[in-house]
Amino acid sequence: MSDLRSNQQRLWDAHMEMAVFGATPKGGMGRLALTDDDKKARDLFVQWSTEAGCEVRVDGVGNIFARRAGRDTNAAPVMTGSHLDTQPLGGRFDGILGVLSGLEIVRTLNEHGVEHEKPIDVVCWTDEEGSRFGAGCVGSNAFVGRRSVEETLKMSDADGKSIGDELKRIGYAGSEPVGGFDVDSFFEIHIEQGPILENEGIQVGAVEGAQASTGYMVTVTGEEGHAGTLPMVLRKDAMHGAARMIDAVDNVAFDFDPHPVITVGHLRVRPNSRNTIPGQVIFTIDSRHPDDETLAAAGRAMINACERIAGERGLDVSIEKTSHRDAVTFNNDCVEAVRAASTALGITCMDIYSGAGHDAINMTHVCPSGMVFIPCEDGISHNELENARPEDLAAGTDVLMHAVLQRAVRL
Ligand code: HGY
Ligand code: MN
Ligand code: MN
Repeated sequence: MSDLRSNQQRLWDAHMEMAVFGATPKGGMGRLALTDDDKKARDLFVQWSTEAGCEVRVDGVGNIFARRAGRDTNAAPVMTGSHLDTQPLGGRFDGILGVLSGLEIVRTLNEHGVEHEKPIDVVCWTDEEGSRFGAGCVGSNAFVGRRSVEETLKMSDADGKSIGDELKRIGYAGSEPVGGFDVDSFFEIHIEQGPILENEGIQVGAVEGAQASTGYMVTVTGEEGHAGTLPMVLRKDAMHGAARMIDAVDNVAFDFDPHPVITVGHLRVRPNSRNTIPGQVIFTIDSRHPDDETLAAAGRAMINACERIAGERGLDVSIEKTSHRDAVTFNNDCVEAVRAASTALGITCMDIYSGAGHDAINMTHVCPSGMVFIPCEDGISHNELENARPEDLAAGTDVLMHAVLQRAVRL
């Protein structure tokens, strides 16, 4: 079977067709989870999967499973997948590769009449990016039981629209149970979202693990006042306090070696009027590090800094931990399957570590999991300029296909 190869042009064309929904003027993607554009992308994936002979199921949090049957209908499935939702100003490959690569594998196996023991499920996870409802990997978190279905459906966006209501609105409030069934293994292919593979001239990364990540929401409360009449010394200016806290939080990164990565990416101001002293500012912190303990220490330092500044400025501050994920090591058999598939196919491969978060990290809680990385241009991602080469999409898909088959063919 080592001569089994995906169809590079068909895979590329599928990406370009999927990129229509939520396309931005600069050639990127703005397809937030559960929007009309996300519905159109989901509908196209369901259409293509059905046309490829898959049985399509949708669970209670909108995760989509397209199954290519195996000879043993009772066997636990080998799964591969990722996400179709994107950042507000994201790219055409982050997540999307992982879903369309799985579809391409089904199409290729169909063409060659390949049979396998275990079912193969291609998965589209709900809301991996977390840009709209405030926390990432929503669908896989629910699938592995890290957040209850009830709590998941209540999560709401800035306009108060809940995941439950939005799933109903776009027709993806599925009836299938969320998780709770055996999975043989899970593989996810993804662009690296960094420069290493491209700089090394290597086609594929065998991902050994992923760093820990903790998210916070900081609410700074002062008092609204008139911008023209209130003396500076009497102010409880939430914006000024938040600005000092954001600077202090950024400085915490440099107190640790190697540095954690700390990002303040979202800020809301109330009342957000140019001539009213802000009474409340809310901002988010995304912090990550390969070592759990170091990340926890950085978290304590950030909280202390925010509380100190609030005290100095007569402000109130509340800090909520909105997400956390320990550092993970992927299953050695899965990592080895990626390495071996690369070798069998004559595709260059190196071991690599993921700075980004992925649904595969959640899947380590329920089954052996692994990842395949491919290069992306200049390592750029979460940016409209994100780009990848057709030959790298195909090479990564070939490696993924052989790693999946190695698990699916085996009894
Ligand atoms: O934030 C992440 O790491 C992922 O790309 N959503
Ligand atoms: Mn992603
Ligand atoms: Mn992403």
